Amino acid sequence: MSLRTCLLLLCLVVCAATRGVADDGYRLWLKYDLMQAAGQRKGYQRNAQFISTKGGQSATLQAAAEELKTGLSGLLGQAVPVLADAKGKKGGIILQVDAAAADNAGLGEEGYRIYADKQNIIITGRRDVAVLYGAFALLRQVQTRQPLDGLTISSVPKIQHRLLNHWDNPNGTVERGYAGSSIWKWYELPEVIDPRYRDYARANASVGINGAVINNVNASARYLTAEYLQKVAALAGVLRPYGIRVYLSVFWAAPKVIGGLPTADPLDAKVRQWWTAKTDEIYQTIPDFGGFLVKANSEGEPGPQDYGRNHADGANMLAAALGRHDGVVMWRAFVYKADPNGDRFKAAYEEFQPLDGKFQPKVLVQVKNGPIDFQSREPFHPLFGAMPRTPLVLEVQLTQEYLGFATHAVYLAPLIKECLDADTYTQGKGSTVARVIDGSVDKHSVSGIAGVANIGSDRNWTGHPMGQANWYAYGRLAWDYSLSSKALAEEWTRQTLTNEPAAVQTIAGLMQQTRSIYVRYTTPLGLHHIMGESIHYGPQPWLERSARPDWTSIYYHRADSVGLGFDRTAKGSNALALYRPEVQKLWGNAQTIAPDYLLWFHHVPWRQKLSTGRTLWDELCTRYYTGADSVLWLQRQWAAVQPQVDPALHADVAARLQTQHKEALWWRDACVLYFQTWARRPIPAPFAPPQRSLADVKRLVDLYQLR
Ligand code: GCV
Repeated sequence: MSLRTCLLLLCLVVCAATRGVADDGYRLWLKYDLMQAAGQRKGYQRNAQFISTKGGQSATLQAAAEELKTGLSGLLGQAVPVLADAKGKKGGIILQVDAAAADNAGLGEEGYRIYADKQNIIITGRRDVAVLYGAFALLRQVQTRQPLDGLTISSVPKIQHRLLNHWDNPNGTVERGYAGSSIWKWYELPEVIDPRYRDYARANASVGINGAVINNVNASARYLTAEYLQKVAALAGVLRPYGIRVYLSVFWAAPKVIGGLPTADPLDAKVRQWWTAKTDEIYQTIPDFGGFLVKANSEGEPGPQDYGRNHADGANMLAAALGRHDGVVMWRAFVYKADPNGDRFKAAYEEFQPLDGKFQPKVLVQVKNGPIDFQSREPFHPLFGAMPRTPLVLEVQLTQEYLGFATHAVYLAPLIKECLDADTYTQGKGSTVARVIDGSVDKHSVSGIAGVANIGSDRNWTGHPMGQANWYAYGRLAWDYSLSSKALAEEWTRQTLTNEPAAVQTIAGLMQQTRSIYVRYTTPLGLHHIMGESIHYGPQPWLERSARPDWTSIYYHRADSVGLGFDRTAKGSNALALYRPEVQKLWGNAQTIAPDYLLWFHHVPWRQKLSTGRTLWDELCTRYYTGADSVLWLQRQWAAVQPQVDPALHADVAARLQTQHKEALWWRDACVLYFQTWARRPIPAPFAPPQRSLADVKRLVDLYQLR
């Protein structure tokens, strides 16, 4: 081999090692690859000579020190020793639990402060977990190339319970999961501890997630057996040093199924005793257990209504069982009865709002972001702002059940922010959903937010590499909902894909557009719930029969020869009346409502001119066509950053974008062809009519429904 070939090979190997070629995505945003620019590295190196844990050696502080050591040595290419005693030393990072200082600075239990004194960088907080959060924040500074000199950061989480909800089943499947199977290996636990559990904990802690409901809300009673509690305890042991508490979804009829009782009536003395004893057993096994999540009397799940009781009776019984233990009950408000004359939009409100003030202090009611079910755009749920005496948890969905599974790139921070920033006007202007759930509007001392996890056993955790950004942004928003989605896209990109400034802008810019593009080619102008039956993938606007009317598509879009959309004004279902007058004003008038929400609230004639200057039909077609075309724009943007992104990762996303375009065309053709049967109008210029027939696209959907 010639010298030239040798040098070339060496160069390739070095490039591969430093750029992390064939990045399989496993390391998420905690990559810690060597910073390329030596000059830039130097600036950080002088502040990272050592790490010292002053004031304790807990497992959490050790985890913080370990993470800093791994992260900084990887990023800076130098040894960063962890010293027991750093007295008199300069240029290092000191981890310091200091309750008095934290109290003075108003940091609460979990808030941290990072500052540079004359000699070192100090990371401090009231508890060790606060210091751990600070350690991750410091690493984020370095990973995103922010300066450390003169650093002062104080950060306090705005919401107390920041949870992931896993819809994972004991058999390893994940309901609505698109990234492989469950990461929890129940048959191997408690003896075998998969190293992945720790990496899961690290990732969560790095964004401030502090709780995990580890099983599906369509729950199995199995988790409450002594055998499974040992397994859950083993998991809790791995997550604990990272500040993550474990919670369980409970199957309401557990006292019957595993307790041998004839009833699960929440007012039955034996049932109450059973839950109290079971809860005590859980706390003996898992002393920092977080509490229960309950889906009851919803979609066929059993619940207190089976015994003539209401949701408050059920939730309060569990709260009583928790008694003096430090745990909460999160009772879900996702309920809708099969009422052919009702409007599903109003169902949860009608069942839960009258119960406001009837729940015990340990109970929080968990409400999905919108009134239907995690659609690509929903108005905020009318329960926000309508239950002032009950702490409400906001539930958002990270797994893309209605948003293209793991094949469509949809960055969800804009969707989550849209809900958080929505004004309920419950206590006047500025009573945003964010301030309702953080407790500040109604003065609650307990608060929570939940994200339905998009995590599975796929090597890269989320199937679509971009799905990682949704896990990341959710955690960061749960900690601080005032962060902008663009800033979070940039942060994630810098830590995960590239730090090259122009590429960061291109990627964050395209991410920001993905959600609105998805809405345009699937459900523009406020259309909702017109997807494939059961699997919730692909278009099926023609669906007119199902087990329940509110599982069909025609129930929601109400297309007829006159027009399109669900009239929820006083002339229709009057769901609008569930909102404050200010909100009603915003959405009540078909002429002035933002087009994005139009068909959620109005049945609009096909020929009516919208604020966009086009008729409804023309606007609908325009959005379907431009939406599908925009996926080509996404592809071009992505292609432009190819030199800056790991080749394997780049190729993976590029391939998924191809599928996405194919399926965007499928959505477009299905919807315009179907709605055309009602509108009876031509596809407007400059768009060309679909090459295929409605029957062709229907056949495609039928294939998806095959077993
Ligand atoms: C876990 C939707 C989903 C169900 C899910 C349910 C819920 O209906 O399709 O899979 O069940 O929401 O949130 O409880």
